[in-house]
Amino acid sequence: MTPEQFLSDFHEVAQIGATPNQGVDRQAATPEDRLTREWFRAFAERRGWEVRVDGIGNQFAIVDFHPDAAGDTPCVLLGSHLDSQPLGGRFDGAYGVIAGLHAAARLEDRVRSGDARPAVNLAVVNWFNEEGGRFAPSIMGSSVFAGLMDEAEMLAVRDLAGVSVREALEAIGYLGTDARPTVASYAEVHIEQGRILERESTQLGAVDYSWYTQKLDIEVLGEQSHTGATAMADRHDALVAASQVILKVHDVTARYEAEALVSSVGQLTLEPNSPIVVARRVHLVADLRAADQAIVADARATLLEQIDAIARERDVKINVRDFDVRDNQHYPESGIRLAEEVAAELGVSARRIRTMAGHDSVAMNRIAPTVMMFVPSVDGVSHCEREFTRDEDLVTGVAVLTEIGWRLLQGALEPSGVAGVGGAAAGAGAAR
Ligand code: HGY
Ligand code: MN
Ligand code: MN
Repeated sequence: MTPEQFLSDFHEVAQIGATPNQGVDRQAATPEDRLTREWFRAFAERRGWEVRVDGIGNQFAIVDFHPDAAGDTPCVLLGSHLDSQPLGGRFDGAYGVIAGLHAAARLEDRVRSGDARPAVNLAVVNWFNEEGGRFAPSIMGSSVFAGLMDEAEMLAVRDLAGVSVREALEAIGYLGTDARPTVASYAEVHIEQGRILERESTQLGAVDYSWYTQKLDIEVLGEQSHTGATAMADRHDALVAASQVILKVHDVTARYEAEALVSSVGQLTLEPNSPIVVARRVHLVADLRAADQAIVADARATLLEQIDAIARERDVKINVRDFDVRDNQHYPESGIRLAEEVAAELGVSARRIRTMAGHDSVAMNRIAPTVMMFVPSVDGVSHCEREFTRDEDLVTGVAVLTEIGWRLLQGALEPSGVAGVGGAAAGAGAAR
């Protein structure tokens, strides 16, 4: 499989769910998501690979080097996610899945042309609902696979229209029952979604750790009333209180060094959302992230006090719940070094880099030796139609992922032999 074939495949998938300004809208378990899943399956079946779908919609293509082996031969797993944010970028996630498919094809060709058959198998994964835009929390499919989230609980999660994950996966025909592969090790290549590699003209980031992340689920409860006939003194306006909360979530970043904490409210629902009715309820989701967990903890404590004061001032009730809490993940030194070594051998400039964004590798790093890599993002933008990475950088990432896949097949990182855990169709083994 050549770099030209990779680019042709990548740009073909970018047409699925394409939006007017070069973005994509392929939210989890939508018809557009189904189309990319069909594309994934067609690629695998053309290669004669077995395709499996597990109980939370994770999709696997298995390159079986040991067809006569009894039981489930552990797999080196390569992949990422094909789902996107609403009006999102065509690179986030999809790049890593298509790179995984092409790396696996190149590795299979190497074995077919006589290179030593590895002791383990190889698989490519498209994780369900990494983005968490339609169904919260994010990183859902890989977290269920890793035993960090409960499958039944996640299948019951509903979107804003009240559709459950289970119903949505059934509707696209991807509520699977297949056994999860046993994972020896995992590697993922992803766009950086930041500016560091571009600013430093570096081709590859070897990710060493992930930022501490948590969401706050905030419910503001006021009282409906007539916008024209209710005296101001009598109002319990949930939207005014929510607006103050939103600004506090932003302003709390000023308590710390510049860029030490990032925070936003990205989702708001308003009830009853009528121009003639004072809002009775507002639901908000706030996202807090920092390299240092203590900063997130301090910001959270500050916000809880400020939210209490707003509730008293506005005479409304405000409920706050922590969720989607992800502590710092440190990737194994041996994997970071492997990425640096391979980059050096391939003449690719590389540096260590942290990730502020969450990824499926953050979940997988909890159960198997994991290598996470970045390629540059132009202007560092992501989760928007303007997201962009140059073809040559995409192609470089595939070459590095392929060579890393080869080393992992040779046992470069001690295999974990841990199966996908949790859920009905789980394999054996438990999270480390
Ligand atoms: O949560 C994240 O950072 C990812 O984009 N889903
Ligand atoms: Mn992603
Ligand atoms: Mn994303």
